[in-house]
Amino acid sequence: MARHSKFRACPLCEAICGLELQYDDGRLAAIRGDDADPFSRGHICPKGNAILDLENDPDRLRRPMRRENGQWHEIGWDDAFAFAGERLAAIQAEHGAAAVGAYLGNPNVHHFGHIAYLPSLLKLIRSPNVFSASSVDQWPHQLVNAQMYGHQFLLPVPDIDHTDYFLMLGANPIASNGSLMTVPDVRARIKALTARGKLVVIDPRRTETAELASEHHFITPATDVCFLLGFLHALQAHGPPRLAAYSGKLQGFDAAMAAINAIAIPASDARTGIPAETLKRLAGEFYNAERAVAYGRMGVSVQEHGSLCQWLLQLINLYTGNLDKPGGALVNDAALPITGPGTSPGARGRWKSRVRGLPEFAGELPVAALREEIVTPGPGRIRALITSAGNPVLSTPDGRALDDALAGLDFMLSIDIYINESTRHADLILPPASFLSQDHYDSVFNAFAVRRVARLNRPVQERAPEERADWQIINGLGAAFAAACGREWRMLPPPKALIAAGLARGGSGLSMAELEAAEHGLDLGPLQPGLLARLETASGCIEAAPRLFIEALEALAAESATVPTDDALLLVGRRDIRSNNSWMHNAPRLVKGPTRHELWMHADDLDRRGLNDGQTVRVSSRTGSIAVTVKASEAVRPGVVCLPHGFGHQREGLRLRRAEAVAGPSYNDLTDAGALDGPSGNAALNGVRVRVSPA
Ligand SMILES: Nc1nc2c(c(=O)[nH]1)N[C@H]1C(S)=C(S)[C@@H](COP(=O)(O)OP(=O)(O)OC[C@H]3O[C@@H](n4cnc5c(=O)[nH]c(N)nc54)[C@H](O)[C@@H]3O)O[C@H]1N2
Ligand SMILES: Nc1nc2c(c(=O)[nH]1)N[C@H]1C(S)=C(S)[C@@H](COP(=O)(O)OP(=O)(O)OC[C@H]3O[C@@H](n4cnc5c(=O)[nH]c(N)nc54)[C@H](O)[C@@H]3O)O[C@H]1N2
Ligand code: SF4
Ligand SMILES: [Mo]
Repeated sequence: MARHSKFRACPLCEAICGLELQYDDGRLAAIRGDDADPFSRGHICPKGNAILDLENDPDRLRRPMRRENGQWHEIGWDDAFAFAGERLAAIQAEHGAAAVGAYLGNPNVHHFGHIAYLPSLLKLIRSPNVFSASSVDQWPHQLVNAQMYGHQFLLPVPDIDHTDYFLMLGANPIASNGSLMTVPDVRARIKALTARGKLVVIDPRRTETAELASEHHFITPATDVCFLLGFLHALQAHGPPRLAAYSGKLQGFDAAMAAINAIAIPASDARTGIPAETLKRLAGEFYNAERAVAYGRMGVSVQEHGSLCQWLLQLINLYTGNLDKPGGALVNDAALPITGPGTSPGARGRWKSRVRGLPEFAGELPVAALREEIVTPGPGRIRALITSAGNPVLSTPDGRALDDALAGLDFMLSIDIYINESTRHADLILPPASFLSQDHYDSVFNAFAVRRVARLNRPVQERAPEERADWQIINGLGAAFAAACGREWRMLPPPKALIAAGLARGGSGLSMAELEAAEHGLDLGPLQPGLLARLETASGCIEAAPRLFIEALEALAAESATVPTDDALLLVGRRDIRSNNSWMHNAPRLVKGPTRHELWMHADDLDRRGLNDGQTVRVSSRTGSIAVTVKASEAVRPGVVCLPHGFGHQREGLRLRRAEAVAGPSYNDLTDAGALDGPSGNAALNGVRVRVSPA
C-alpha cells in the first residue's frame, strides 16, 4: 500500500493551520498537523482531524437536491441551475428586486470559491436585502475600522509574539483558536508571552485562556464599556498620551478624551464587579509596559455596547502609543490585499431596512432584521431567500421564530452540504464539492494574521464528475438567473486567475510560481508598522472621535445607572474545542465523550433557587424559553450563566443522523432580535437577562 502526504491549510477556523493529509492509494486515511508549516508549526485541533468525518459523512450531500411535496430527490446540475434561475427571476419580476434576500454564513469566508465569487452574484440580483453572519459577530470591529481608519478591514491585530502586556477582554483563543487575530498554535504563543510579560483576561467566566493567563478578573456581562471608560480615565492619572508617532495623522483625539471625561462613569466597580483599585493598577501596568496591546472579541463585540467597546479599545492603544507599533496593534500588509482600490471600505446608511429602518453597513442589513423582513406584509417583503453556507435558525437571534418564517417563503435556495435546521426549508440545495478538490487562498485570514504569511492551497484530490466546485456553482446560478431575466452574466474565471490578479494588485512582488512552489506556505516575517500610510479616511488621518461613537457615548451617559437587583441572571456564550458553531455535530470524532451543552451556573445561584447539579431546568428570557441540564460550576461568577450556541438539532426533516442524537437546546431561542449594538446593528447575544427555574 502506497501512503503519501499532501499539504494544505485547514478551512475550519481562522487559525488556518497547515495540515498533512495522508492518502493510502488515493484514499484519505489520516490527518496530522503539518510540521513544516512555518506559521502553525504542526499544530492541529480535534476539528482538523474531524475533516476525515466530514469527507466520509454519509449524510453529506454530493448532488443537487430538490424538495417536492415534502420529499427530497436528486436532480442534475443543469436542471438545478435552470430551476433556481427561473424561480428567482419570476419572483423578482412579480414583486421587485427586494423580494429575493440572501444570507451568507461563516464558512463563506473560509472558501475562496465563495467569498471571491458571491459579490458578483449579489450584484446581479440587485437586492437591498443582503444579510450575513457578520452582524452576529464582528460588525463592531468593521465599523470602528471604517470610521477611524477609513476601511472596514484596516484591522489592527495584536502583535502577540512581541508584546509584553496583553489586555484581553471577551475572547477565549485557547478554545476558539483566535479570532480577528489569525494565531495558530496560540497556546505556545501565550506561554511565551506569559514567560516574557503578562496576559490579563477580563471575562465573566474563568476560561481555558484565563487558566493560562497571568491574571483573570471576572466582569459582569455587558459592562465592559464602564471598565474601558474607567481604564481611559485611569490612564490619564499615569501620564500624558504618547501621540508623537501619529503627528499630523491624528484628528479628534482631544475631542474623544473630552467626551470620555465628560461622562461620569456609572459607579464602575459596582457595575463591573472589578474593584476600582484593580482597574487603576492594570491601567498603570499597561501605561508603563514597553509594548502593550488591548484587544476584545466576541464577548465585547456581540453585546449591547459592542461598537463603543471596540472604539475605546482603539483609544487605549492610541493613548499609550501602542497603535501601529511592534508589540502593540499592527495592521497586516497582506500579499493579497483586501483594502485599497477596488475593495469595499465599509460605507454606512446608504439604505435602510424596510420594517425597522436599520441602516445598511458595508452593503448588508443587520441579520436581526431578517425575520421581520420575511413576515411583515407589504411591498418589498422577502419572498425568496438564498442561503450560502449559513444556518441562521441556530445562529441568529430569535432563531425559533426565524425557523417558522423560513417555512413560509415562496422559494428558498441553499448552497450547503447538509440538510439542517435552516436548509430543511429549502426547495433546492446545491452542495459544493470538498474543499480538498479546490484551489484556495485565505484572502481574509492572511490579512488578519499575527505574522505576514501567504499560502496557496492546491487541490489534493480529484473531484468526482458529478461534483461542482464552489465557484462553478456561482457561475451556474449567475448564468441561469441572467438568462431567465434577460440580463448579462460574464463567466468568472477559476480561482487561480482571481488569486493571481489579487496578488498582482497587492504589489508585494510575490509571484504565483513562488506560492505554488511553497507547499507548506511562506513566512514573510513579523508584522510591521504601516497603518498611517494606508489610512483611507477622507482626511487622511486617524479619526479618533467619529460622531457615531460620540453620540453613542452620550446616549450611554443618559442611561440609568441603577444596578438591577432582581433575580435575573446574565447569560453568556461558550465555545468548545470540539464544536464549530452549529454544523459539526454530525462528526463522530467531535461528539463522542462527555456532553458539552449544559448550562453552567454557580453553586450559590443553584442553592438560592433550590436547584441541583444535573437537574433539568427551564431558562426563560423575554423572547423564549428552553429546557436544559444545569451544571454547577466555579468557572462562572454568581449572577452569570453560560451556555454554548449551535445546538438544537431535534427538529423534523433533518438529515444529520449523528447530530440529531446530540442533546441540547438552541441558545438563540432565548436571544432577542430587538437587542442590538446601536451604532452597528450587530446583535447583542451575550449578557441576555434570563430566569432559571425547575423544569
Ligand atoms: N448565541 C450565539 N449565537 C452566535 C454566536 C455566539 O457566540 N452565540 N456566534 C456567532 C458567530 S461568531 C458566527 S460566525 C455565526 C455563524 O453563523 P452561520 O454561519 O449561520 O452558522 P454556521 O453554524 O457556521 O453554519 C455554517 C453552514 O455552512 C454549511 N457548510 C459547511 N461547510 C460548507 C462548505 O464547504 N460549503 C458550503 N456551501 N456550506 C458549508 C453548514 O452545513 C452550515 O449550514 O453564529 C453566530 N451566532
Ligand atoms: N472550537 C471552536 N472554535 C471556534 C468556533 C467554534 O464554534 N468552536 N467559532 C469560530 C468563530 S465563528 C468565532 S467568531 C471565534 C470567536 O472567538 P472568541 O471570541 O475567542 O471565542 P468565544 O469563545 O466566543 O469567546 C468569547 C468570550 O467572551 C466572554 N464573554 C461573554 N460575554 C462577555 C462580556 O460581556 N464581557 C466580557 N469581557 N466577556 C464576555 C465569554 O465568556 C467567552 O469566554 O471562534 C472561532 N473558533
Ligand atoms: S485550530 Fe482551526 S485551523 Fe487549526 S486545525 Fe483546528 S479548526 Fe483547523
Ligand atoms: Mo464568527
